Amino acid sequence: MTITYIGLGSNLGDSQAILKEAVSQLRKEGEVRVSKLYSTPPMGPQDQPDYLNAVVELRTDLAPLALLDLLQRIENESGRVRLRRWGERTLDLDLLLYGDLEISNDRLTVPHVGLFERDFVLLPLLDLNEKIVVNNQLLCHLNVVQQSELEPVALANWWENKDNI
Ligand code: PH2
Ligand code: MG
Ligand code: MG
Repeated sequence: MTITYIGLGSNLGDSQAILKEAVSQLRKEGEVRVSKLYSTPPMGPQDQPDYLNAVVELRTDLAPLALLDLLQRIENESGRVRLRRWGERTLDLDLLLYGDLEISNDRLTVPHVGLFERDFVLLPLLDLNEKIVVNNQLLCHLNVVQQSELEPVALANWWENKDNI
């Protein structure tokens, strides 16, 4: 069993319903813990809607590439629309961390390349594990974290409620 972290993002369609559905799909694979929910200004093209972002901790027996296959299947089943690079999408599931493993092949880079730079990934990750260390760095000490102005829009049980926030 490995502790993995998965970044969730959406800025097209009913993003909150789409992220809730993604969490319920992930729950089928193992025990989950879910971060607070954040509304975040877009990184990349600015003429796109804000995103909803969250992170899920999943304890799983799936090997890394099997987990990646699962994430891509959930993205596709959500009717994934992805219009351009860094652009709007209905659902994005990124494998951020897979235990302590470092993985680098044509399909997968873990830790995820954007992890150290993106507050919309780091803040929800720190909700789940405030002492987390990656590449010998305490993530809570990173400047992007210290300087971030992101505020959660919903508490950690947002994914269990039937109603949207
Ligand atoms: N994802 C992108 C591009 N830009 N911006 C925010 N705020 N959140 C995201 O999840 C995001 C983004 C492509 O995956
Ligand atoms: Mg992404
Ligand atoms: Mg992605």
